[in-house]
Amino acid sequence: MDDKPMDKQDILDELEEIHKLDSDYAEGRILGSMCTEAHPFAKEVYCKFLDTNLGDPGLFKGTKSIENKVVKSIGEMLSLDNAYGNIVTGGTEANIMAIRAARNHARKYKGITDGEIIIPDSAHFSFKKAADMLNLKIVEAKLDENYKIDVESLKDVISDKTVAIVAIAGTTELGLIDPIEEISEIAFENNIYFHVDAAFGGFSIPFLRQAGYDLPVFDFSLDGVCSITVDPHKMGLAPIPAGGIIFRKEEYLDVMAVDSPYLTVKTQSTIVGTRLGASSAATYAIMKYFGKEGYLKLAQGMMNNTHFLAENLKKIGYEIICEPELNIVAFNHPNMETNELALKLEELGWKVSVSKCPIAIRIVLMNHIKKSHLEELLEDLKEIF
Ligand code: 0PR
Repeated sequence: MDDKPMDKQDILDELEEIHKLDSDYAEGRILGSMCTEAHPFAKEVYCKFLDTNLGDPGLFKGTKSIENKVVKSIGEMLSLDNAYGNIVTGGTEANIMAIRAARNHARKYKGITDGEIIIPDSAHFSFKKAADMLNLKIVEAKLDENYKIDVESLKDVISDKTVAIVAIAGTTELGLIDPIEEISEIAFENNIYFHVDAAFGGFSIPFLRQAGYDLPVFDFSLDGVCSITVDPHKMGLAPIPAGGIIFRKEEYLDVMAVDSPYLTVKTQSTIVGTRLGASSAATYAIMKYFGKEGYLKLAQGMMNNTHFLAENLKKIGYEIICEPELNIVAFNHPNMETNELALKLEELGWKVSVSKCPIAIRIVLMNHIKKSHLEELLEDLKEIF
């Protein structure tokens, strides 16, 4: 740190210069991000609530009531009338909370002390962090030829140590939805905690289903589903950080509670202590501002772009990995290495992302990618072909 205070304008100028190194969503060149520019109204609200701390909710009763309302309305979006949970920093924290709830629940009610979690190969790496922190063993369920959980292989790996099964509604790499209805039945019959990671799909699948898109049911209308991760900072257009963890029952929060004697509430179930109220307020504002109609329009726009891209890639001769279910397209050149193609695109100024399972160029059609950007991209891909 410098000895002397620095002039505000000089600091701002320096920061402005550094900020220029960052990519800008508005340029439409960021192709592999699940985040996007937050809506200006959500940003405005976020700034107003910057000093609120939900770690000590008795001091911020208003903001705490906003968090409760957001959790309730995300729960309703997922077919649950009385939801419990929190607005947290993102999908990682939400998934860690879900797995912690499952582990503690199994420890308390089944006496399992050396638990296992069953996750598919397509699961986000946050579950590896969760298993590491919570001292759980990861058991992998195989994927079928369509890159979704193979239900038979999942049945095979269930054991008396299983504390949770995880399935995904909107996989990170391909945007696919696992056979959640079937898995929910299996989890319910075996009395095993079932967590659905809809960090990406949670803010689009419900609206697209209502509009008649042929997408499977994935939410609390299925008896076996115990918790769902849904991220407002992905498809919800809320500012970073905003993740959502929604539990079916309060007891899943109770089994994680630790004493917090000198605070305005006597127990705390979240991982983080001091935590943002601004995320809850901004999420509340943007959900009210869009309503179901607004989110449907957004999701439909992104799906239209997804189909436009997929169809035109095929016309040029590129190979699509799978028909998109949500707004992700993964593809390859018929006879060029994926990494070579990625490099060529990078050289042309595109920020690309390469998926691992299977190896492919992966494009997430977020709100910042407009049709005109796709037309430019397709021109470049035609040249490369
Ligand atoms: N669950 C799923 C299904 C996800 O796709 C992700 C993140 C998470 C959980 C974890 O969420 P947080 O990153 O909010 O903790 N998926 C993207 C990924 O890791 C996130 C991302 C966002 C990546 C923006 C890049 C980027 O520019 O690939």
